[in-house]
Amino acid sequence: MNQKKISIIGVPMDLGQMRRGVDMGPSAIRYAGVVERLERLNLNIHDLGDIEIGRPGKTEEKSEGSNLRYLKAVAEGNKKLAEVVDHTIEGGSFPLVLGGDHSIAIGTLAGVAKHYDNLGVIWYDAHGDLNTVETSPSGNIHGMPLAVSLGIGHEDLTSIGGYTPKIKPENIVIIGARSLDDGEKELIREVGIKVYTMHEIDRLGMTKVMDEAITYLKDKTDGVHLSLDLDGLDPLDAPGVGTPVNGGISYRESHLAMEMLEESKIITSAEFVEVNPILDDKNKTATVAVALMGSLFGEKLL
Ligand code: B3U
Ligand code: MN
Ligand code: MN
Repeated sequence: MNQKKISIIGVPMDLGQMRRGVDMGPSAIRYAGVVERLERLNLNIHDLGDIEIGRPGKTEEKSEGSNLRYLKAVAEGNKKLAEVVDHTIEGGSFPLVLGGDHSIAIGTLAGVAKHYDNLGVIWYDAHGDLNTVETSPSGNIHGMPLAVSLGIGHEDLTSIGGYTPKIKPENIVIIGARSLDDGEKELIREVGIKVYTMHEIDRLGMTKVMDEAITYLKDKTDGVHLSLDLDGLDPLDAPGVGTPVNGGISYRESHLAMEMLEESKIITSAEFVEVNPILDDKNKTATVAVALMGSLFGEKLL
């Protein structure tokens, strides 16, 4: 039997937001045993190490007349990531990207989407990450990657990988949203993105939400990327994140979601982001991330 190959790519990026420490996310996830956990599932794991991210000084924070923080260094890091992800897929391996803040989804999607005509995206997050230069309340690029991937945003970001847009609005499902800015709500309505907020998760239950999301994406896409922001989970279960929002998805619901994705066989690439060990409680959030990866790749309780 052909053994499934998975390439782990660490991205120590912390320039897309203001809380230092999320650059240590990949180390924290490795320390929580990601390689050993996935090897037990009889998968062929290659840890490619970390992408090099620049360390610009404070003076370069808003250098070139843009209100986007560390635009240049974020763009550079994402270009490198896009190339590594691209080569990983070319080599027949599944890219598993470890963050790092969520701005790295710009590079991941730039590397992934060129391999598909109709890439689907599951965006598991408390936030929409659909801000633009105009709507962002913070200037933090980690609040923008989904908009950038739709081709909406600063050209230095949308042009990464040499093509834009990477994805289509009708191929996106957001799960777990509970902190959307006004501009993001407008964009969701304007372009038509399917969103399961916490309201729908409470009301329908996670089983129905995932059933619907999988059915929605399955036939119209030829690959699906899972972008899982640990702040999609409730801060009680995942406290080590930069912008926690109460009332999130539970640990068990998240496992169920991963197990249903595994059964559906639709996921072709994944990233786990925003793990910040400095804000964490004894590496709890990295440990949760690794447990969810276990379910995503086929770990069973019995
Ligand atoms: N929507 C806000 C806050 C935020 C986005 N993503 C995270 N926080 N993690 C923003 O700054 O764009
Ligand atoms: Mn996010
Ligand atoms: Mn988030």
